[in-house]
Amino acid sequence: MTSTTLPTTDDLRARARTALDHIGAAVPEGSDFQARTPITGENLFGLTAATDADTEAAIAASRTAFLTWRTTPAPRRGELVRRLGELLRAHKSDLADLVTIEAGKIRSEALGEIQEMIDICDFAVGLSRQLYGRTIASERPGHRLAETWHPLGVVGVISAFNFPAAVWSWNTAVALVCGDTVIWKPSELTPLISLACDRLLDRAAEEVGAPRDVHRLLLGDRTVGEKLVDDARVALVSATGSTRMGREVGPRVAARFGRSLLELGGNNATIVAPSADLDLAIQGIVFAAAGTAGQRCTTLRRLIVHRDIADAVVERLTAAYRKLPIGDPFDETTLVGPLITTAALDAMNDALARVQAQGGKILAGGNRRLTEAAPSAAYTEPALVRVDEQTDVVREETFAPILYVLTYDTLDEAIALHNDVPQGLSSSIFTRDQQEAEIFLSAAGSDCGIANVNIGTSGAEIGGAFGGEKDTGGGRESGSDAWKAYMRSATNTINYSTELALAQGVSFL
Ligand code: UN1
Repeated sequence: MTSTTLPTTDDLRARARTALDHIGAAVPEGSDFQARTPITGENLFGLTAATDADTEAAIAASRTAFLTWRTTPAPRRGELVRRLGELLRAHKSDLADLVTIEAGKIRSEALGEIQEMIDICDFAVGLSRQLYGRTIASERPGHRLAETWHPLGVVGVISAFNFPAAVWSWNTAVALVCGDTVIWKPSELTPLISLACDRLLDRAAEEVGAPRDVHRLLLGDRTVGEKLVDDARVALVSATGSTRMGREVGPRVAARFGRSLLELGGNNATIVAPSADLDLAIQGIVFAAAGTAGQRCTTLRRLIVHRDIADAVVERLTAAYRKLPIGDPFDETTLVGPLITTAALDAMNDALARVQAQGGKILAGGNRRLTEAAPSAAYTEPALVRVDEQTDVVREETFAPILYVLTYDTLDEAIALHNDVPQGLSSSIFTRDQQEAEIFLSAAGSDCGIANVNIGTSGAEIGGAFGGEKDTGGGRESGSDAWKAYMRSATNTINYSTELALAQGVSFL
């Protein structure tokens, strides 16, 4: 199914303008780069990018603001984030409009992205009273050891187009309560939602009396990001994007002994065991693989199905794929919106051609849609591909809706296949066999940062830490104790006796 009508670029430009006006965000119009919409593939506004001098000034201002912010009590820092969360609630619909216009997400997922931001603000407000250190037993009489957590400094956030606002908020809400200041370099593909978020945080700062420079937004291309990566005043670089990007960022930040937090590619898999509830599994698989048009880092890319049920699973998935409504993401019946660019569609088609040359069979999908209605946009049917083995193309992350289906005979074989890719972000198993589920979650099971049972690979809640291993980069963001990446710890030894006792029984003088 495809809706054949799309909004015009003029409609979308007006809708974006309305949302920005409601939020009070000004657009720095210029000719350095274009805000565009994947819904029609056309340009919305010409924008001005940050210059080197702007970046330098932002880093200097952010560092100065840090010197005040770090000594502001954490619960008072939490007031800023609480106000941001209230403003996000008040502008949820406008913000979701901008996400749909710039990232092409369907309405429900765009609203979900804003909800994820509200959730992390709530979490961070609570966290502002829970930045706990520990007291540790000293081996010496009359002594106490303490672990103290202090703000780190300026945090550079480099984010991607696919979660253009939520990933910023995971970093920013937590960094701000931790006493850090933030400089944000969003994807060039999503400047408008970034302007909106920046404006709301700016308003929150004005209202609670926080320094304006606790947050700075820098629009522009990779040269802006490179400045943050190479500047020793930026204590932590939190970067979301491709493994290729992370391979550059990680070593460059490490070369100046900075910290980096990397959220890179995923090649997420689900195992479907013979005991699985197939109704549940099919729903979970289709959302994880085709939702967000396959453009989440947690998107399901490989399905590892037990041989005995493979035909039944494939038949049901093929039927579900054929019915997926593709088209205008503002249409409430659409489930699959556009890919971000025609380059993303080219990458998908290239992967499909390569996998077929390697013996893969396309079972459903893979055809371009709406070419006449929107020649510059990239609508496509999600593709389901049967493969016999994990060839090189299956082991790569193609940021598009392709689901490769593999079969297995034993759980050991399924786990080995599952882990035999370079990436390690998200994973799941559908099974009603408790022993199998526990093996999958054990140290000898999934090697990913996220491992789920009877649910798909995508759509994590903010309460848990988010991130993955191997080529995914090792970073953890969002909930649990991910906040520790945004602070530095100090160990304190306090002597409240009148003796100078040396550790390890050393005597001196
Ligand atoms: C991403 O795709 O970069 O777990 C983040 C999920 C979302 C976040 C995805 N909560 O799918």
